[in-house]
Amino acid sequence: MSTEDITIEKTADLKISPENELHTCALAESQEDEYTLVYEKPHTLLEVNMHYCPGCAHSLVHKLIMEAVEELNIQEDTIGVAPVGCAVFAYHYMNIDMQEAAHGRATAVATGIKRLMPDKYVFTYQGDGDLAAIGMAETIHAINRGENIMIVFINNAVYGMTSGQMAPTSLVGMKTTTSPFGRDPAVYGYPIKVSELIAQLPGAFYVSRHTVNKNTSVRKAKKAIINALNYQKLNKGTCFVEIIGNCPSNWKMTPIEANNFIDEVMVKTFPLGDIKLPKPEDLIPINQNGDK
Ligand SMILES: Cc1ncc(C[n+]2csc(CCOP(=O)(O)OP(=O)(O)O)c2C)c(N)n1
Ligand code: SF4
Ligand SMILES: [Mg+2]
Repeated sequence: MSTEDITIEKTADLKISPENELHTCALAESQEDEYTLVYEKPHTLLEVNMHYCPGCAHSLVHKLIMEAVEELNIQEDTIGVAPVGCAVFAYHYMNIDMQEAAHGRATAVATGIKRLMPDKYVFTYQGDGDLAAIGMAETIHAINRGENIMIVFINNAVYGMTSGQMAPTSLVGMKTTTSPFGRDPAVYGYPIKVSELIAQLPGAFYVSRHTVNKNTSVRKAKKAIINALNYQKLNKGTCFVEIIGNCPSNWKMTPIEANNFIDEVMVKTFPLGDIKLPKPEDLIPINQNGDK
């Protein structure tokens, strides 16, 4: 039997399920009567293969943001700012207007975009090296000004793209390529809890931390993204959604081990949940001039 024959046999055996969605399209036409489509990826994601490693959080969070944009029907009105880091090609995947920003400068770039086009939904997508190292000043000042944007912060505790150097969020004792014996606070300081830090700023309207390592967490993360986009209509300040992201490649783990590592280790330093919620009286809409 040739390789071609084997492929044909396997394809014919496939059943449609969320796990093999790619095959759903291929089979949909011929088996339309037999199967009901229960899941498909959002049309706001482009039909291209992503470059991320297996088990990486970036692809999943891209999908969640794009699902939120599709469900809120704001595709034409959303502008994303892509980072430097593994997610540098976010603009190849998200089917919305996108702007690339230099390392750490995404919130400054988003500030300019939002101020010029206040009716648009503007968000940045940034890793921990980008946002919390080189871009910490921009991040704090943008939130302190209460810029009316959403910041999606992917905290995988390393500089993923450049081969796993220590990030401001690397855990105490964590081995990275620049802390090969583990992060020693006496030498390198402590992991910065960015969400707790920026929640102190009056300009921070909504701050929430999530994971995407299991189904329930994914649903909560998506809800936080939807909240953050919806709150942008209120013009009351910055919404910050932190995702503790898996980086199996640099953590030197399998995707499953990385999922478990988040639950067993990461969340002890970075507890999950809402860190700052709007007060009920803050949920009364105001216009762009600040008049009630
Ligand atoms: C001004 C500048 N300094 C350094 C770099 C090199 N660089 C590219 S990606 C990166 C780290 C990105 O890490 P992070 O933001 O955590 O993203 P991840 O890859 O982990 O998703 C660095 C240091 C750069 N591109 N530009
Ligand atoms: S190196 Fe880490 S962050 Fe980068 S794509 Fe791979 S798993 Fe994702
Ligand atoms: Mg990182």
